Amino acid sequence: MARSALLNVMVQAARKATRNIRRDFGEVENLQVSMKGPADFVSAADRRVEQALHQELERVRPGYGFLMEESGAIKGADQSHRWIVDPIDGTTNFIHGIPHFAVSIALERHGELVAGVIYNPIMDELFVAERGGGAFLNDRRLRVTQRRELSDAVVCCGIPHRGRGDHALFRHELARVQAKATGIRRSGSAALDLAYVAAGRYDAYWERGLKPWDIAAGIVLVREAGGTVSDIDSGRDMLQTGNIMATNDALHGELGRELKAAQTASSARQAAG
Ligand code: 2AM
Ligand code: CA
Ligand code: CA
Ligand code: CA
Repeated sequence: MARSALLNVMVQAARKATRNIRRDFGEVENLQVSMKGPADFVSAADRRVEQALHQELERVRPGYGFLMEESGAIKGADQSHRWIVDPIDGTTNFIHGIPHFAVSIALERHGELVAGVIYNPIMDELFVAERGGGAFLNDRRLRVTQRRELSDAVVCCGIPHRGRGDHALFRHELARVQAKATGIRRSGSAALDLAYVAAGRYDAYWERGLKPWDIAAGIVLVREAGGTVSDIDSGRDMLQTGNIMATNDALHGELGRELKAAQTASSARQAAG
């Protein structure tokens, strides 16, 4: 596959920034892990990878803006382009020695997502997609699954973190989907969850309370693999709401109805006290 110049730049940045990550992964005790909030960790590796990505992307595309998990928003001279970056998505896995985390880089042009790269450096799995150009895993073209019913589907979800989100609503959602689906998974990396939907490993995925850097690149991947991505509850922009549902398209209606029914049941329960 001949990759575009843009994707090449993003892939180079992802590879360069994670050059030392295997060493870090094996020596987490030296990584000055600290807490940003309840159950919300950050390590020296997150900061190092983010800095390296910032440096490299700024070098190859000077003036683009940035939105990064650890450093926040940086305005660029070029107002029409913005990188959305999560240096390590799956920090809790990283810290616990679970080899399931990834770098996530997306590019927004005039407010629209046009490219995404998600790289798991431990598995050496590189997921890339550019709008209109398809989605790929290590040069293999990706396609979502064709399963048409939840009863045949493996569905991934995110569980609200301690001190955040609507835990009661999640329990209703889980109960409904669990009663229908073949299996439920929870991985701890939203970026990889979306990449796995694109790759046909999961048939569907939903999670609430996410940030733009968790999902921006994955949205491009799922769309380019033929899947559907949307906000869970409304037609609003999921980058803003952080409540995302991604499916192989065929399952979008059925999963949406289950999540809607869960919402109704949860509200009724709350109203009843
Ligand atoms: P992170 O590893 O980059 O922080 C998994 O459900 C998703 O939630 C991941 O994208 C993860 O991103 C994010 N996450 C993990 N812990 C979190 C917390 N305490 N608060 C908010 N988001 C969190
Ligand atoms: Ca984090
Ligand atoms: Ca993240
Ligand atoms: Ca992160």
